[in-house]
Amino acid sequence: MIRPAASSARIVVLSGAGLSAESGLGTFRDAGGLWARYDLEEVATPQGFARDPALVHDFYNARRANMTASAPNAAHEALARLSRRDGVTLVTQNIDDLLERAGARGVVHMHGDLSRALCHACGARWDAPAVMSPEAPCPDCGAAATRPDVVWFGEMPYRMEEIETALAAADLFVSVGTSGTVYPAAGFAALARAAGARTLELNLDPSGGDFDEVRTGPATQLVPGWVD
Ligand code: BV8
Repeated sequence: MIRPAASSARIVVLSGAGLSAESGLGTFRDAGGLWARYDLEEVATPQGFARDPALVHDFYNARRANMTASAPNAAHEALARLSRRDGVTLVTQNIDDLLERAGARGVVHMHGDLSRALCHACGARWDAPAVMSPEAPCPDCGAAATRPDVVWFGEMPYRMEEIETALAAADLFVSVGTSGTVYPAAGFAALARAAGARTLELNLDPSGGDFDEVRTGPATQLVPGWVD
């Protein structure tokens, strides 16, 4: 398998909740995960937000506090080192900022960013306060229409054209800590393979997806072992 340090290969890395699990941030579908404790339809869809914005803000305020109290782990730090190499695209499904706090550059947050806020009246974006509420006015238009800048189910993920361009040119696609259950991210390995890339999965509990190589273990061991 291509080793990043020893080549000028064009690499796309897709990460999921498993990348941040050892930093103490919950995954979604592991035992006791977020979707075991919250109804996805209520807290991660536009319809749920329209029904009960206070519940949704509570859900994301708790996750934002957990994110702020957590620290990047060795896997974030290894990907941060890799991101400084030409030809590397880090795409993450995660909404936490641990890759940036580890020093990673150019991270593509396809499902948004918990540390950012969005006004769904005027489209303004700004750094989210620690605690958001339905009454808080948008700093630009004043409307009480603010929400976390995250992509909910039924919403179009961000920067898809950029991601698809990187997948079409990739020599290697690496999936780190994701169950491969949510589209369109779950289809990226097949897109990369169709364009001729080799594919590698690094996962504690491999997803069963179609990869050329699968390595099993915690991200904090597998990712530095692969990057360095
Ligand atoms: C779209 C952000 C279309 C918010 C997330 C009906 C209506 C509408 C759409 C659909 C529908 N039915 C299906 C769909 C498509 C839908 C979808 O795929 N649904 C699934 C459930 C079937 N997708 C969408 O809706 C997407 N948008 O289709 O738009 C469109 C088209 C045109 C115009 C407009 C719209 C948008 C999906 C984005 C949803 N937002 N997150 C938030 O975070 O709250 S999704 C959420 O789950 C995460 O962001 C993540 O992306 C996703 C997957 O989770 P994982 O990261 O994989 O985590 P999981 O817990 O599942 O797995 C953890 C993994 O880690 C495991 O593999 C485990 O083994 C591993 N692990 C654990 N510990 C470790 C580890 N690995 C290594 N080391 C460890 N220590």
